[in-house]
Amino acid sequence: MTTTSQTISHFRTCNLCEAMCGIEIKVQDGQVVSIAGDRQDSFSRGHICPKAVALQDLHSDPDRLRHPVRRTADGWERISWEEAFDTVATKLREVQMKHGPDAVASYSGNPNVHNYGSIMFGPFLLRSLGTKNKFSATSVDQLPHHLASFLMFGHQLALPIPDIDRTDFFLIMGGNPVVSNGSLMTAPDVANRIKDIRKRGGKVVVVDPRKTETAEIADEHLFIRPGTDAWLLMAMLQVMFAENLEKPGRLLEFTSGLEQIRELVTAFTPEAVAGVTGIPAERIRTLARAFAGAKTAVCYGRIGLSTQEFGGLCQWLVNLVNLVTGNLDAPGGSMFTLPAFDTVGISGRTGQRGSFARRRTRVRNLPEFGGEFPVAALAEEILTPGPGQIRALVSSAGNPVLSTPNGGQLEQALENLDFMVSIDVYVNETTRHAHIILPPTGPLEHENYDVVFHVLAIRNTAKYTPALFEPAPDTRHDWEIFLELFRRLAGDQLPPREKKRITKWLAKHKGPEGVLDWAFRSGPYGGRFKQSATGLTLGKLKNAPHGIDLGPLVPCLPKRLFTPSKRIEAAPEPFVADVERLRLRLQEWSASTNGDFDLLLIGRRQLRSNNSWMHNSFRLVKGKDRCTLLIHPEDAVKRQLTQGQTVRVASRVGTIQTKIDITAEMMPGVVSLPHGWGHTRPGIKLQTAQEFAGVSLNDLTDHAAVDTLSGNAALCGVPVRIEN
Ligand SMILES: Nc1nc2c(c(=O)[nH]1)N[C@H]1C(S)=C(S)[C@@H](COP(=O)(O)OP(=O)(O)OC[C@H]3O[C@@H](n4cnc5c(=O)[nH]c(N)nc54)[C@H](O)[C@@H]3O)O[C@H]1N2
Ligand SMILES: Nc1nc2c(c(=O)[nH]1)N[C@H]1C(S)=C(S)[C@@H](COP(=O)(O)OP(=O)(O)OC[C@H]3O[C@@H](n4cnc5c(=O)[nH]c(N)nc54)[C@H](O)[C@@H]3O)O[C@H]1N2
Ligand code: SF4
Ligand SMILES: [Mo]
Repeated sequence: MTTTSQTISHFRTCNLCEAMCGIEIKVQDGQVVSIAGDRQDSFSRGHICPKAVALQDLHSDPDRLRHPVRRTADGWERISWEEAFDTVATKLREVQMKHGPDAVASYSGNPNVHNYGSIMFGPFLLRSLGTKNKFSATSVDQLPHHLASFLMFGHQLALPIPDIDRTDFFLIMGGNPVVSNGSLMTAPDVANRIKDIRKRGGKVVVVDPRKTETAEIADEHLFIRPGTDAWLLMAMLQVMFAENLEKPGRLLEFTSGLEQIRELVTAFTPEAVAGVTGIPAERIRTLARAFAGAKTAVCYGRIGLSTQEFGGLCQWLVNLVNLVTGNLDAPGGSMFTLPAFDTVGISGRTGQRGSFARRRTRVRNLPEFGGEFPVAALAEEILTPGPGQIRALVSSAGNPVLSTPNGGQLEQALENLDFMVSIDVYVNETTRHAHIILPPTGPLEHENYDVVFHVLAIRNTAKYTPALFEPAPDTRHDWEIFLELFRRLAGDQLPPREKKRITKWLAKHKGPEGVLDWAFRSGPYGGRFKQSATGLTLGKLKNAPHGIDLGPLVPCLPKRLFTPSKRIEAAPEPFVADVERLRLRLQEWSASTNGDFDLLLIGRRQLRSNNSWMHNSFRLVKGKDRCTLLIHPEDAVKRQLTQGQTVRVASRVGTIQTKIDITAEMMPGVVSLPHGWGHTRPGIKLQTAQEFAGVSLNDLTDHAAVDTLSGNAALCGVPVRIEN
């Protein structure tokens, strides 16, 4: 921190997406003068994307809230923290006294995961609420990955990461890392890492209903009909077993259920699935053979696979393809990290490894996972009267009106709440419904450590980011807000012994830094609970402003298995049972099952956009309208549409109007609209975003479409029609 007129360089990690790029921020007289990639960062090697530069816009955004506000008939009025905390605690308590603990629900959004204070201290608030109605962005995202890890490896956070720096064959399904910068695969500068695979003679194949920016730099791209990847993966396994290409090697010694898989896949021949997937049988065979024949290979399935009707099966099958070919827990394959803050090990030891279907939602009977319910059920749980109805909501760092299916319905539900509080920096499409908003400090005003993304990184790394600016006067960090609410509410719902235990723990560690130091010292590089001279400590990390590289990923199985059997479970019962649903759907499938909804809608991420919340930065949104519907030329001709024309797009749940962009990068029969736009709602306070409003994809996605196994939203392949 400085106030001199000299230019100083501040090094930190950009926390906007999962890539953890090192950045250098030059500051003069308390003002940011430039933001650039940090070439000395051991991991990101100077790479950044345009979003990093917008960190300064977030910092100085006049629309960003800097003190608590209360909604009144005449607009938002400033209130003191004391009054805000008091009101929130009183209102939540009132609702719970009258209707029971579950009448208060919570929704946790994505930026919580990018903020170490929230990750560490948010759960205390949720515990103190004592409600079963917890929701988060996980169930519109990576939930099926967690389910597969929980059932196969015994821990929901034991997520295998593609070792792309050493692989000879990278099969990418339903991910567009060149634009998203990688997900469940923290790999800064990912485009160059992918290009390097080809430079060293390896192969890159992309399976996607759109010829994406990643497909552009791959050897091969296969169009696939949205929502049908589970059949493709089954057929790949069928080929591998039928042609004796399976070679699990050392994994065999500690894997159960592989013989059952051989049986399960027999009916799913490439010929049987070619029609539904849109991929010719011979290409499926060639792909399976090439993958199994490569020296090392990794299959990676990301959000395009997890947010579909068979999302759970998809992520299980991705793991199986890697396992069966001996590429799980092997260099160049799909590997596990050993992070300095070892959340997997810590929670593994304390028994917090995950949970599945311990209970179900009241209205639709959807399963709990990891203590949460699927967010596709949130609106109906608020709107459906009866015992157990949700009456109040605590939202933090989330914008579910734009980010969850059928946002229109959720919006209507939020209007019906008795009380809502949001911990957020903006008055946006969701928080405008809150009675009180508690705004935390901005990203440059607090220190950070990527507790989550080091667990998901392609190398073992550690990096600490100090605060750049002193927080504005009378502001609170996220963790301080969570903690204050915990203190005021904990008496109600927590058993006294638990309250005492938590209070003692909080007193010991004080804040997130204390927890961090404890985690390093007791972690795999710290020298087990001792004051080790050689081990990693927070102090040492603070002296390494460009991060510390702890080496490539190393094989760790069977030691790091958390299953009761201490074996990999290749054929967990819930997945095996769900294959029947897949078999039946294949039987009843025909191209015309969607009536006059004759197109399938998918989403799309964009480099200068970050889910729903960075459209208030002019430098990111300026230029031509990017919220357009991509459509294949054949589909346009059939409907007599011309480039740039505005059309109405209708789904079962809603209608939007948007411009079309005719392009052969789409698979015929599939259209694409980016998510996170639609800043047209009244009452939001996002001046720039309102000028570049766009429309919301989630006004079309259907809350009824879920993977019934995991409860995850099926956002891919929404049946729509164009009305013009
Ligand atoms: N610039 C930018 N970066 C981001 C984000 C952002 O909003 N903007 N968001 C961040 C977040 S929160 C996440 S979770 C990650 C996500 O990271 P990615 O998973 O890489 O995200 P997408 O770019 O949406 O890629 C999904 C791909 O799946 C394809 N797809 C859609 N349906 C199907 C299908 O049925 N089958 C197959 N095989 N493919 C399908 C889509 O065409 C798309 O190319 O990105 C993160 N990074
Ligand atoms: N159709 C469709 N829908 C999708 C997706 C898709 O691909 N297609 N992607 C899904 C995915 S992967 C995700 S992760 C979700 C994201 O869904 P959400 O997490 O619900 O939405 P975001 O747009 O990330 O909104 C983040 C909110 O956090 C606030 N915020 C930012 N930083 C901070 C902070 O430090 N502290 C606090 N307290 N608040 C902060 C912002 O103002 C904003 O209100 O969207 C999902 N929705
Ligand atoms: S790729 Fe992600 S981490 Fe890197 S600069 Fe862009 S937003 Fe930040
Ligand atoms: Mo996400």
